[in-house]
Amino acid sequence: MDESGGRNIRNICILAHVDHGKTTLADHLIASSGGGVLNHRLAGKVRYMDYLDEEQRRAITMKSSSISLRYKDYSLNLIDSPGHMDFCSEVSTAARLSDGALVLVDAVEGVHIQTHAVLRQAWIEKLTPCLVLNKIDRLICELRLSPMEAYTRLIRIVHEVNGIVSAYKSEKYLSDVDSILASPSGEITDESLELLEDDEEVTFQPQKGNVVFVCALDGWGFGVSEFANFYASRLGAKADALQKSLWGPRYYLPKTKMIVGKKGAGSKTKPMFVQFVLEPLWQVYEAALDPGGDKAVLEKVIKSFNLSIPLRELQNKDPKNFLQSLMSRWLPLSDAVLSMAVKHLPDPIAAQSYRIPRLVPERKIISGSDVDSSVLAEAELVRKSIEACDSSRDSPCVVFVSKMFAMPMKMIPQGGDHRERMNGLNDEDSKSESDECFLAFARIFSGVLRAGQRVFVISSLYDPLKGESSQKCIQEAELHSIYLMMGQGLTPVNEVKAGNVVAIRGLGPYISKSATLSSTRNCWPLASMEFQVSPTLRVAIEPSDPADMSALMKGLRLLNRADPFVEITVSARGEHVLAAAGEVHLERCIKDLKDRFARVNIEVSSPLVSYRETIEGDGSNLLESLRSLSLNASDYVEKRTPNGRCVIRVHVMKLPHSLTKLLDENTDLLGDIIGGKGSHSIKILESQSPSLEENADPIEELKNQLVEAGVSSSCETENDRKKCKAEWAKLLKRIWALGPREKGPNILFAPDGKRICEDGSILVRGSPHVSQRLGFTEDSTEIPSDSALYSEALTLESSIVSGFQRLGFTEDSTEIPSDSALYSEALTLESSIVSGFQLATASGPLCDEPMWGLAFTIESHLAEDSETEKQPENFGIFTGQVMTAVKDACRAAVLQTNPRIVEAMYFCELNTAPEYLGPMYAVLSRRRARVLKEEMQEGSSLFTVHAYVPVSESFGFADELRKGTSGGATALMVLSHWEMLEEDPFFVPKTEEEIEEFGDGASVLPNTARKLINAVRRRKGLHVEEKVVQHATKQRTLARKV
Ligand SMILES: Nc1nc2c(ncn2[C@@H]2O[C@H](COP(=O)(O)OP(=O)(O)OP(=O)(O)O)[C@@H](O)[C@H]2O)c(=O)[nH]1
Ligand SMILES: [Mg+2]
Repeated sequence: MDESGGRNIRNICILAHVDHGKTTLADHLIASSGGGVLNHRLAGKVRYMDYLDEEQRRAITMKSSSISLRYKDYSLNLIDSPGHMDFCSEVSTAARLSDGALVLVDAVEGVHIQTHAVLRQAWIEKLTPCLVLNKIDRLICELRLSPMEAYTRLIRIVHEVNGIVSAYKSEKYLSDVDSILASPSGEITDESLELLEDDEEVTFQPQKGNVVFVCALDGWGFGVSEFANFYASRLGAKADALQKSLWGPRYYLPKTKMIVGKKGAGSKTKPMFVQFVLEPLWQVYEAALDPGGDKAVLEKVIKSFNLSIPLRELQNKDPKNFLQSLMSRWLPLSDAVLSMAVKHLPDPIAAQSYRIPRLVPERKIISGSDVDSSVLAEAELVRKSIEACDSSRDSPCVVFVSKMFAMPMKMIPQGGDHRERMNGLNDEDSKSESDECFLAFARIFSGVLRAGQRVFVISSLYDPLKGESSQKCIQEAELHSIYLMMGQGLTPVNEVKAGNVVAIRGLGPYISKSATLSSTRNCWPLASMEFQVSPTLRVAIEPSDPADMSALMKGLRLLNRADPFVEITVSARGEHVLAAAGEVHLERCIKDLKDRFARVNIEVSSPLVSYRETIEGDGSNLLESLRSLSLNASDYVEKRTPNGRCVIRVHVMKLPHSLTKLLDENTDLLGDIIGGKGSHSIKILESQSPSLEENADPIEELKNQLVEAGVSSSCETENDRKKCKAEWAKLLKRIWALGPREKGPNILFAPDGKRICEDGSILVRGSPHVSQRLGFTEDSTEIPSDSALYSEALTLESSIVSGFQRLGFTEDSTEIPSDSALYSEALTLESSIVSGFQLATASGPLCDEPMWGLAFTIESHLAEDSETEKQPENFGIFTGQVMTAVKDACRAAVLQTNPRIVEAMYFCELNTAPEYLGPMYAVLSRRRARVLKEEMQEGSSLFTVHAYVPVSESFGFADELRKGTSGGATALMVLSHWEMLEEDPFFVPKTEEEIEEFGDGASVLPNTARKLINAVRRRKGLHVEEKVVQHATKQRTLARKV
């Protein structure tokens, strides 16, 4: 352990784009400083930090893990992180625990999208970065560049990386300016000027020593200082001065022994970096690998650097092996990287003093409010001690857990002082978590953490000043053991001081993802980490054998805890849905479930995509079609109940898009209002935050938007608009129900017709229930919010109506049979009609998916019943019949009115180098993507393309893109909106031109819409109409002969 109070500790993470060589680099650092856990000869081959089977198999890192190294007097915690997009959450967890970052860039591939992402992550977490340019050997052997060409390439990469960092810096600079200008005084004082002090200094400068050039595979690397030291004596110059000239436009004139700038040098002179660094390197490579190479060069190197290469390796027949042993002795990789790390990366004491605003943002406490000053004082003290990285025993202990990870029980060392004492917990642990043990990946930010210590586990929502109301965010726990991590290996320790990274056992039951641990409850939680993407790929899973359900449930619970990025939910259909960040991530989760957490066979559905069903049109003429409805009555579907008493006519129209969107976005609020909770929830909101009073009441706001949304944009004159608005307002008073589930984006309008028909049947009028709730009808205020009361009122209404009729007050009364039973029956049928509507909108006719953006009017005419039907027991059957008839009629109406399928769309951001634009567009067009814009990123040669990609086409998209562009293009996707497919799924050629193009329809292949529908129907086990063509060629020849 460290005795210097933290000054000799370095917490470093390795960050880079996928496959740029992080784990290979870690191997060499472990071989040289890992205390013998890895042999030198195996370094670069075993990928020690990729200890999971799946990682070895796929050759990519999937999680971040830490290893403690010792270099000279320093103790280092090195965290290797994954570069694959699917695991980018692990980069966040690694960055939070580190103070410095080694950012790797492949010298051949250059800067990639994840390079941007990790630099951003490092910037957010205020890490100090150093640059490692890897795979220099590929410039020599693969690209066969000359030293000068290689130099230009390296300069470009360094420049590009600096450009990215300076963009983040200027972003901050601008926001600082904004905040100063927005301050009450708005003046720029000396103090604020100091704050604005723009750090003009370029971040990465090889001559400063924070850039190294390496070949991780062969284990060699250097910074310019290595060469400066070597040449200093030979050229009779000071090493420091020489170092400054070994990068950039600096030239050495042998005659005068002078170092000059561009002007003083002849056109043929090469920059010093090329002359003194790259050329000798190239010569060694050529001498070793060329069969006719000058072997004397190699001997010279061995001699002048006094390298002791064992005879066995000297005589190695394979020139590559020989080259590797020479290079790794001449320029040992770990020395170059680690000496840079200890010199340029901060120790925890220095780092925490400037990371504190990010770790524990300063809180603004409104003075005068009832804040307990002693609590506040202690919380401030804790913050100060984090800022100072105070590792004294009496300072408060604060630890941040950035993730929980599962480790097989057999890997956990069973020794340790606290084992006996903690036996109870141990048992509970092993019982509930079977063979897996949950460890916390953590860093101590203040104080000393001891095994067996009691701590408070604080969630990110905790506020010590809130007292009682915040109690559910804090728990007390007793730690079991603490380990130093050696990749997979764990070394138990009794106590650890501030500034170290450790694994903690015993927190499994308390933490699911991340948390702050503290020795006092008066402590603010450390700020949450920022994640780059959210999990979007969803599949349903179930055990192959239904009897294994409970094992699967347990497995899912464990997986959810072991992987900070998985989301597990239960769908409306009762399926267990697992959401992952991408396909590789999903595959690993399924494997983990099968092999580790659930240990049962599981069935995984193909990715779940939901669709919606609607009808053609944009809904702009809703009012017009309603108007024409009364004139032209043929436009409906008619159904009759089996007993013939009820005739149901359904007419369907498209809602304007803006209205559908509004209903879709406000389902929760609408659900609350219609369910009678509206006014209640507002009250709660108001009592919680008085500031909301200034804002508009959300219900009023929604009402206004609803009024606006119905007014057609096609209204040209103001007069038109007014008329339109008045008509729409009338319609808004007739909303009977929303569906599906009483709050969806489909509307049921109450019919507006004569109550009594010529044939003596009566119309079930329905009641504008939703309109009343929303307050569109005048009597809304009088409506009791309680729904039971409301239905009571309805029955009352029916009796009043019948009473009036009996008295002969209503005008219809003359035609009404003296008995009013028909009326009350009609009233009771209302709920069946609404239920039928709910069922229909929940599953449309195309593929049983919910309907979207439709307006229905349902006219149900109830006829007088014959004597046989009078028995009350038949009534239940009758209401069922009405419900089914309504449902069928609604579905039939949709089918008759040009049905269309609606699909979900991803918004997709793609980044690519210009040379991959072509292949990238090819992939996009195969995936039915719609490109929105393409632009070049400022300060780099990368192109950014924005596009919409249908969710159904997104599976395998990333893989195809990577293959199509050799990894040159990457995509980031977020769920965006619903979009109707214009295609008619039941397209048959009708017009002359169509028949000419497609024939008579017999040979028309299913179009995209039809294919999507068929796929969903097949998944749901519904009937799929498909022509199975056998012997296609035969049929064709026959046809030709005819
Ligand atoms: N030629 C050459 N290949 C290298 C070098 N360093 C690493 N590689 C190869 O690059 C590939 C990726 O190496 P890894 O170390 O697994 O890369 P990584 O950055 O850890 O990858 P992820 O963790 O999956 O993001 C391996 O095949 C290595 O052998 C190098 O210096 N030269
Ligand atoms: Mg790796």
